[in-house]
Amino acid sequence: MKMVFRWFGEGNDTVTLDQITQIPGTEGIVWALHDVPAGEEWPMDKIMAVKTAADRAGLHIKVVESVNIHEDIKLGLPSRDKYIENYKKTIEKLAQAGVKVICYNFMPIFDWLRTDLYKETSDGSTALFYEKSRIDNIDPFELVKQINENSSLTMPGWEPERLQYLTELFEAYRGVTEEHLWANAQYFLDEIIPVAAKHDIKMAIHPDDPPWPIFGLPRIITGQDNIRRYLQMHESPYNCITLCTGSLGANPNNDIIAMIREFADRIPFTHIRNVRVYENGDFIETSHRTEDGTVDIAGVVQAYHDLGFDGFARPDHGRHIWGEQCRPGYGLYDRALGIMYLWGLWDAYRKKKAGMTEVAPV
Ligand code: DNO
Repeated sequence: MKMVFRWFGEGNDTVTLDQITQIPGTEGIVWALHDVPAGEEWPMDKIMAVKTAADRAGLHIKVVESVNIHEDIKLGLPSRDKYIENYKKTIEKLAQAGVKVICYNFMPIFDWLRTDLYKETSDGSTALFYEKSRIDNIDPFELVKQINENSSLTMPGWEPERLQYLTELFEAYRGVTEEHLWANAQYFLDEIIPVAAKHDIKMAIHPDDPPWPIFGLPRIITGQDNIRRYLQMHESPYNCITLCTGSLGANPNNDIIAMIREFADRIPFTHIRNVRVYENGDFIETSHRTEDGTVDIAGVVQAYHDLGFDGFARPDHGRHIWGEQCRPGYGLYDRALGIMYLWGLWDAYRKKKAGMTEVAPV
């Protein structure tokens, strides 16, 4: 297991590269050019600026998260070809800078979604929270209307400046079904994977978060059967998954350990985090510790250890603790604690295995 840490870039993150360097066993950053709009080619000088800064801190830049996919590709519009060409050029440049894994997602319009970014918890920390009934009962067009009438009413990702664009996108997705999305993903993979293979970069799709359709928009990377289908759509060691225990764990029917075992050789990158799922389907993000949430993090690490996992892992989200002011879900403290928990488990399994070999009766 190779530990990496998400970093949003100079001036865009409250965490510094020097702080990341001081977290035990952390060798690289997970990064992106957040100011380059989806669909555009990443400029080499900006890529190299991140590399120079990371090199100086003794960290590598082998994992990118994300090179975002333009909506026209997900919608299957004729204009997708030019965005796919740009994507290919970005892959080529990232390979030149030493990148080995690109994480991306195929969720229409939204990336991860929560209803509350700072939900108070009983110990005084705050955490990302998802209130299921609130999302299930929303008609997106009605919400846009309401926000237009009352700007204090909003949700993460629904800032007034995005509303016009959201309405147009919702219109564009009218009638787009899961099968359309599968077909558009197939087209994307058939174009991209040969280029990724040529440049030795693994394309690792991130599961949908939450792993079910929202606002009537289709979502396909939701569980074991669909991940299998996605991997089989283009059989190549370069068509991979970013196994995110928190995204998949929001649906308690997902057997994450079974997925790790089944997809082991197609997981170059994993996000390890915990969530607590309630009976009504709400969920909150917790510390990484197994007992604090519903995901068996100890079992997840054990499965990776058993399989000799040597891909990249990063802690994820956690809570905002000790009064830290940070990007929601991306504080230093709880993620650093998470890393120590993951290493603690890993080292214990390693010792146990070594001990078992040593004392095994002959
Ligand atoms: C949430 C993240 C996601 C992820 C993208 C990948 O914290 O795990 O935003 O980066 O979905 O494309």
